[in-house]
Amino acid sequence: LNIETGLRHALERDELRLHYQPILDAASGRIAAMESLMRWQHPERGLVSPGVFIPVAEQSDLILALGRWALVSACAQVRAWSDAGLEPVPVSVNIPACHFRQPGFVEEVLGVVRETGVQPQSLIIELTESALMEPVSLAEERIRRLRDTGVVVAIDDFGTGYSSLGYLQRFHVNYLKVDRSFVSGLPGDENARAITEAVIGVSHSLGLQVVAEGVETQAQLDHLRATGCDKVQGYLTGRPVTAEVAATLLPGAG
Ligand code: G
Ligand code: G
Ligand code: NA
Ligand code: MN
Repeated sequence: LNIETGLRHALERDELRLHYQPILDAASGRIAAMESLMRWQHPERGLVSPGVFIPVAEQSDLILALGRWALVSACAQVRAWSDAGLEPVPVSVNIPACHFRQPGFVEEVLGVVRETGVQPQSLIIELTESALMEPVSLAEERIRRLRDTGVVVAIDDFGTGYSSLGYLQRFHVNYLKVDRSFVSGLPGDENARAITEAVIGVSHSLGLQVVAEGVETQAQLDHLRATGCDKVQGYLTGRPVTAEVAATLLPGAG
């Protein structure tokens, strides 16, 4: 199977889906947001993971089409939940560095928000540290423009790239998502503890909230709560689920 050709057909034949994973407020346990995660419902191969097709899409302009599709679908989903009388939470979309750096990216996002009729505050853009690399001023300016309109910005997989804590002063993002490789060492591993505590401390002093990714055990959750982590996400608190199942988790459902 040629994945690239298959993906072009997938876009035309409406075979892509977004699944949603809850992000909980650590203190209250309430759902604060949902991360959208792409899946390919292949007619013969079944559900294909983005770990398989995103790296292929990244080798061509296809990644831009997938990103745009995800932005439109996530916003349309928020709109649909709201129209159904549910209280939608903000939904995040993963945007690769190459897409974020395209000319007109901010206008594209704002266009999707306008066309789907959602509040800009309902959309979270998840960027990886690679999106923040040189020229730093480009990222700084784009993040500021998104934030100025109310769109929410998060840095994903924090700690796995090359940016430093000092860097955070320059990027006025709302959330920092601590990579699951640090969370997995909690609470036993001394280094994992030191790193997560430092990230939480610096983030709070800069006015950012911290999301811990990959929370799988009650001991990890207890430790993160005790250290003042703001939000948690992981298999313990909720696996990625279909839009239909996600709707049952929203406030106002049931
Ligand atoms: O959901 P899963 O664990 O299979 O995702 C595997 C990888 O694919 C993760 O790194 C995740 O960030 C990435 N991914 C999931 N959905 C999207 C998406 O909509 N866009 C992009 N660019 N990456 C995604
Ligand atoms: O790169 P990114 O952080 O966007 O990747 C998110 C991916 O991590 C999703 O595809 C999701 O399926 C996966 N994921 C979510 N929660 C957990 C978890 O608790 N443990 C592990 N191992 N993976 C998780
Ligand atoms: Na993400
Ligand atoms: Mn991540």
